[in-house]
Amino acid sequence: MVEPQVEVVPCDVLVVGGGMAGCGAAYEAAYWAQSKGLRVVLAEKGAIERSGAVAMGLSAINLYLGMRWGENQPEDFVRYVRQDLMGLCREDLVYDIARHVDSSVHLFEEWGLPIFKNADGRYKREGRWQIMIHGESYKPIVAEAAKKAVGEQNVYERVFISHLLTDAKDPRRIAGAVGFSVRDPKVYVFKANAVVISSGGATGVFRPQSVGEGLGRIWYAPWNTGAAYKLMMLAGAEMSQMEQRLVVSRFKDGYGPVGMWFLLFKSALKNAYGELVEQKWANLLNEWAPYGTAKPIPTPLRNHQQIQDLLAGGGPHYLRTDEGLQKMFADVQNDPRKIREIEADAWEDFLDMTMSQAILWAAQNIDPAKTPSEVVLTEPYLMGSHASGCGAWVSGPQDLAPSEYFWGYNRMTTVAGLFAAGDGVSGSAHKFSSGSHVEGRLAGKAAVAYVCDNPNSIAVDDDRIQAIKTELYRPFTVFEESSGRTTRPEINPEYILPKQALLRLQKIMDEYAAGKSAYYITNEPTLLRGLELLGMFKEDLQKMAARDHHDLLRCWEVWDRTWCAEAHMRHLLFRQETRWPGYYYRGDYSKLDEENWRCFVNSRYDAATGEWTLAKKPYVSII
Ligand code: SFD
Ligand code: AMP
Repeated sequence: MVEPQVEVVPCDVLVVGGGMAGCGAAYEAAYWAQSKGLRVVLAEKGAIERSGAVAMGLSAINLYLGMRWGENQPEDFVRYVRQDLMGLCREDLVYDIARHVDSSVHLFEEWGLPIFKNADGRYKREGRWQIMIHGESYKPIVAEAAKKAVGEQNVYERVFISHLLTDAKDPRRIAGAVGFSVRDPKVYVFKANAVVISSGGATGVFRPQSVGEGLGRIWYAPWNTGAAYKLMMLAGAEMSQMEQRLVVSRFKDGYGPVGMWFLLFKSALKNAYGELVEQKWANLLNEWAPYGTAKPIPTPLRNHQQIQDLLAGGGPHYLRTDEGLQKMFADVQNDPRKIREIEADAWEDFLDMTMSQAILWAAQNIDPAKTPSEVVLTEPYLMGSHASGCGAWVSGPQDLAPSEYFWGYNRMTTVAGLFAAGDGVSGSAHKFSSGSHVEGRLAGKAAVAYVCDNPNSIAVDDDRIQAIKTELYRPFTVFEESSGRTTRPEINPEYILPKQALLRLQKIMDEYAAGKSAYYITNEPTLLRGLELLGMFKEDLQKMAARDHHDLLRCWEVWDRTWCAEAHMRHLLFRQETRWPGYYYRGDYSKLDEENWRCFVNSRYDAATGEWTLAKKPYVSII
């Protein structure tokens, strides 16, 4: 094993993860830092030009209010998010995103992102909140602006951040982060007065539908492994809603998103017998009042209807793209030029965002104007930016947040100087790419304010850094010590390789934590058994081995996912009700319990004692 070289990087604000939120944070922090002479650094495990969930591009911006045209007001958006998430969201955070999000979209356009326009110059909408873009190059455009703002020399790419550092004198204050190069024998120590965590959500915690040669073909970004949650949890930050996973309807096997098909191309979800799922199961919604009886139907309840239909023998389910498109063709009197335009938009939806879906259609001889496509529900993801809200419990903005939700700096976690944005922030679902960018900007600005208010220096314990360095490279040591014992590196009784560990984790989660093959059902005894197995799994992870830097990255990604898995299970166990049917069901508490559970569930992990504390947090409504 080559001993890693250690590079110390002093800075004022460190942004961890250069996705949508991270690029927003870097861009905004750099602006406020400039006049103060502060240094902003961005660390990213990939290359920001094509990293994160938007790497492949997107075909829509799912959050744009259109306030300059009076299309929507922030209050409307808060009501929508609250209804979609069955009564639970941090209204202060949601409102804050809504009132600022348009400005990020205007910046994207200024930086060169092509946005579809109507004849009157307004952005073309696909739904009430969504606008259409030619978004194949969305990420390079946003990344370029961030890079220019902070300066190329302050962007550290291909560095995987694995640990946060707290102040040697005050463990409740942040002092920086440690990471390793995924290419070279090098460990980076970033010393920073403030850190913004924007390293995305968590995929691959559950066994995906595509296994074997298809492993990795999932809907959300496979390289988002839950680092944001793990880093903050282990630094002692309070987390919230870690039980609120996301399960979404997607085109089968290609995982193509359905939004544009539902909203713009008006394609309905029907079962194998041609029955409209929403209509057939309309009565089910009454059981989930007051949310089931209000409009729009919440995402979990739409899933719930589909699951019930499947269990009743109605599958497979089809999105009737054929009927939707034929109706649109008829609406334009079958004008061939207009038909080609509609078809081009339909294919571009996937070519901009999920190319594999377009390829799969081609491979299966599917012309969406003639053939319906199978739609299924995905394996669960943990994220805070789509129709779910896992993440850190953060302070809201001073002018909006109720006193219980405010402690000084917007988007600061309960650890001083540690901020979060995007998928990392809980309770503010539906922010999507644009809302994540703007939330990054809010966090970046607040982080600079924090640094200015707290200029006193932080101290980092050298012994701690040495210990982290040894821990980081342990998988190499494990491999070196034992690899000679067998002739095939992938079979060895002394260690497990990261892929083997990942498969074992996914099996536990799938079977015990309400995964797809368990029809999203669990209960207390099942969760307790799952936690027991997870405990043994964590013991075995000490024996993970890495053959090269690629394996080393994978080992640490398994750790990210494992911590997410544990937090998720503990939260599932704590909430004794079924609040989001269609996301998961507690078989032993199968109903919504407004009286006792219309509240947040927060947790804190104490790394010194290894103990978890979970508690309810009251819901405070401002709209
Ligand atoms: O319709 C480390 N999303 C969509 N948003 C939209 O606005 N419109 C759409 O059309 C969307 N659709 C969609 C979307 C995502 C995907 C994958 C598909 C389709 C196929 C959602 C948004 O993309 C999402 O909400 C935001 O991107 C979230 O932003 P953020 O910043 O929270 O996450 P990120 O962009 O993935 O960035 C995370 C970054 O962190 C890096 N990273 N860096 C250093 N150290 C570590 N340990 C790290 N771990 C991770 C990542 O590499 C990444 O750069 S639709 O289907 O919903
Ligand atoms: P998706 O493509 O499923 O990620 O969704 C994109 C956007 O469309 C998100 O804002 C979703 O909440 C919304 N959406 C998706 N499906 C529906 C539906 N059936 N009804 C209403 N909104 C939807």
